[in-house]
Amino acid sequence: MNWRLYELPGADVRLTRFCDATEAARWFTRLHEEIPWERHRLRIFGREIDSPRLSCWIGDAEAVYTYSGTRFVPHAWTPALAELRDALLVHAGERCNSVLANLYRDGRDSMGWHSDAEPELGVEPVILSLSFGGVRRFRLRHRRDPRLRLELDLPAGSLLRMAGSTQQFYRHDLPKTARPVAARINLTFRTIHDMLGDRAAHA
Ligand SMILES: O=C(O)CCC(=O)C(=O)O
Repeated sequence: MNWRLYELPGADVRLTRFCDATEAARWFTRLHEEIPWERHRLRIFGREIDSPRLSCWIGDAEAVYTYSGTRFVPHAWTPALAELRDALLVHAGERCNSVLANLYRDGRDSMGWHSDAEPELGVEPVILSLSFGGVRRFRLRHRRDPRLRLELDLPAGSLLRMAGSTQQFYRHDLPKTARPVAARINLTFRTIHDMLGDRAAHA
């Protein structure tokens, strides 16, 4: 794949085209129908709120993930998600065991500033992020130096890869927009490490 690498100190962020617009529209329809969309609860500054988007945590049975104060036991792979997981192994060389699927129904749906830095993702996690549907802006901002930032419009069929120390030094978000925008599905494929197994291995 032909990756565009962005110059951002301490980060490893790349973008490529995964598929064309026609194929992206097909993926959108399948994913929209197949995924059992849920409203996740988030804990922010000690308060519980409904996440401003619909989501679903999917993966291998052992890929249990705790984020924003909630423990998620994975749903089983749907056919479309298993195909995409296998395609990412071929195209990006990563075998991911889980995916957080997100549905942004319109411009009011969003995701606040955060990093994907939970311990079960390991030290320098590789996150593969596929987008289908409406184009939305994705922003990255250094935790300490506000001059270090990047804004990308993620089109349907794009594949964003974050790796290395990106999660350690940067936060990312997907802001609301007042622009009329079509619904968007985003899939962030990840690898959850077996924490007990890892601990046992190092004992
Ligand atoms: O929707 C996106 O592009 C980003 C999603 C995201 O950052 C997340 O779910 O952790």
